[in-house]
Amino acid sequence: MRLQPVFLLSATSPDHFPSEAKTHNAPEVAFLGRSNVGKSSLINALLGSKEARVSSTPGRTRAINFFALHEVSGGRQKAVPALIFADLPGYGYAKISKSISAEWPLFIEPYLAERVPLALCVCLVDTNIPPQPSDTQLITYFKQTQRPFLVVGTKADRLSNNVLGKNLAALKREHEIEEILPVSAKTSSGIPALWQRIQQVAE
Ligand SMILES: Nc1nc2c(ncn2[C@@H]2O[C@H](COP(=O)(O)OP(=O)(O)OP(=O)(O)O)[C@@H](O)[C@H]2O)c(=O)[nH]1
Ligand SMILES: [Mg+2]
Repeated sequence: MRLQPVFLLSATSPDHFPSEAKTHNAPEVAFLGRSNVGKSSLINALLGSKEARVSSTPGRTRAINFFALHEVSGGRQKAVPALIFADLPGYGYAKISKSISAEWPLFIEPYLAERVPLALCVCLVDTNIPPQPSDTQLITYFKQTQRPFLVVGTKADRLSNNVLGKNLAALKREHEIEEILPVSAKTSSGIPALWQRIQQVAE
């Protein structure tokens, strides 16, 4: 199945979240994580496109960017999207942590708490760095709210299998989670497995 991504809009407040007229209530998948963890790169790897803007400067994504994914068959794009992807602003970057903590209660928290079509939250953690308290905070939030979530470990290509295994074990221990799916936007390892999980919630 081929999916054509269409950029919908950039939201900086709950009034801007795309309406049902735009999303047709298609299941939504949100990508969350610290600034620079690789959210936009992972979306690009999943879509095989450069639709989501990848920044080289941490903290570039300052809004929730929504993309509609339309199934293409026989060269024709279906009018109703199969899925919506939401690329969320990164947190935890020292230089801009003030503006992030200001934005969090204004539109990120309302998004996570109230967004009806939100079917899965993909939490990204960097496999190359030790467990971060801000990630624990987010994961704890998801455990408490019982929103379906999945933790993926990014930039797995940078590590040997041995070190990757050790780091994943440390992340699981510290965040108190059973599973972390290792992925690489660079080599696309783990991308088919992640698609499988996304498709499960989309059904
Ligand atoms: N080696 C490697 N580098 C990666 C991978 N994913 C992302 N990067 C690099 O990490 C940096 C940040 O990636 P982004 O995708 O912009 O990260 P982000 O989480 O969207 O960042 P913000 O939008 O600022 O929150 C870029 O320089 C990417 O090239 C990966 O799987 N492997
Ligand atoms: Mg980004």
